[in-house]
Amino acid sequence: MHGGKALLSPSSSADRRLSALVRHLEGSSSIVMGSKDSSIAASPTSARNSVFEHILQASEDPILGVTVAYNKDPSPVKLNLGVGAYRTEEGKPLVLNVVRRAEQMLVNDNSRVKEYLPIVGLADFNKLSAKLILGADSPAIQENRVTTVQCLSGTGSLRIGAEFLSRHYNQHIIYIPQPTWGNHPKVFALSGITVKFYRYYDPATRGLDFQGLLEDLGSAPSGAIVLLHACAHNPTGVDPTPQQWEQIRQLMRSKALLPFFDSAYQGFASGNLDSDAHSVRIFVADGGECLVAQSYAKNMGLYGERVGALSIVCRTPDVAGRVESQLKLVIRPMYSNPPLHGASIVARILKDSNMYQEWTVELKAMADRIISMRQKLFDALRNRGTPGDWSHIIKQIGMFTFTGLNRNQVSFMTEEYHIYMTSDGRISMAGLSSKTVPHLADAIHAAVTRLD
Ligand code: PLA
Repeated sequence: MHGGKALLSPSSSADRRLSALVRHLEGSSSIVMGSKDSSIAASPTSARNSVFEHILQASEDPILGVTVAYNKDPSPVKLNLGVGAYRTEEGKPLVLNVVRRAEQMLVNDNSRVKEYLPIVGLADFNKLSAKLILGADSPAIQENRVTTVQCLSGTGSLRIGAEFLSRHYNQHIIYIPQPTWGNHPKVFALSGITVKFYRYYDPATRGLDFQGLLEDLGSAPSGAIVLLHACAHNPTGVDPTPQQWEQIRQLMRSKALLPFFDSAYQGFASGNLDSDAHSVRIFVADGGECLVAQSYAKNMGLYGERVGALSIVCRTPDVAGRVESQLKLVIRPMYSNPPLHGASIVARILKDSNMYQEWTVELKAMADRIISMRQKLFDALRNRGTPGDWSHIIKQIGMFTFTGLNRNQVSFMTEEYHIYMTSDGRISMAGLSSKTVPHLADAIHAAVTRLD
């Protein structure tokens, strides 16, 4: 059964990917492909023309491109609130003390070598990652029906999961929230999965469009994949309540929809690792199947180390074993096996109860600082008498505030105040400090009073 689907012929697979991508990108300028005519314009034998002459300049990534623009700005007051990257009160990137300590231990351990990891990554890291998201007492783990593979941070985990589903799952449709993290549609479309949206955010209430969500998932075809943000929804900062999660679970299970959780912010929403895993755990507790992509970029501050995990919770140990064997076939031709360093840091911290404790304290401190920035920004706008109801700044959770500022107001703030953010009006609260709040509040005040 598995073998037949695993061996897609290269041309049908390539065609499917291409057509999914073209469908998805219709009207989008972010990736531009050459037309048939222009793609053969340059001849390899020509002395003057590059064989790449036909290639068009692609636009920058909507999130990471904000940092590119910020880096070019010489202004001393510039502020990058684009990418979700934690900064200290001094505006500096933070390496957690517990991470430094783990790294020191690794460096001092002369028995450590640099051999390749297995295709699925570091065994300890995988076990501990599953425990972290599913809970130490998870029956699924105890029953040996979870397979976990180390991947390249959250993005890599999503991509491996998507490639696996594309090869081995019978439904090639995924429903993702509207709006969602900008990379989600591309990750799935490029894996050959058709991307559809379900209603999630209601701009009028700046809250969850729960009715819309239930209607859209209710009319999804049976078996469709559904992407769920485990907590701290990006970009809106709006999560379902525990009661709403329960309703979502019941609806999805009744229609055999397959949950694919993206857990990029465990610990960042509430400051508590267990509370932030609640949504995932209720889906695992019912005995059903799901996928979970985990990232340690934010909660351990390991952004550039690219450390994450994909867990697939299956019905039986036997299925989990076969799923893992196929995940290896996805990973091996992509990057062979994952990097050692970041996963070793995480494994050290998760394994040692003192270090784990220290981590939770540092994580809570980051989450609390972000929450205090929300209050400071809200107060600053109220003090300025800025028109509008800004209470969503303190109600939303996680790294971001979805301000409601429009594209023009965002460009105005960038041009006049050197404040960089994504064009959808999302700001990274983690990039703010007490010193920069007044500058941001001045900019928002000017933007909303001068421009519609
Ligand atoms: N999933 C969600 C919901 C995210 O917000 C991000 C990162 C990822 C996955 C992937 O993170 P990772 O691969 O680094 O683990 N989103 C960031 C960065 C923080 C980015 O866009 O790459 C953001 O600013 O939205």
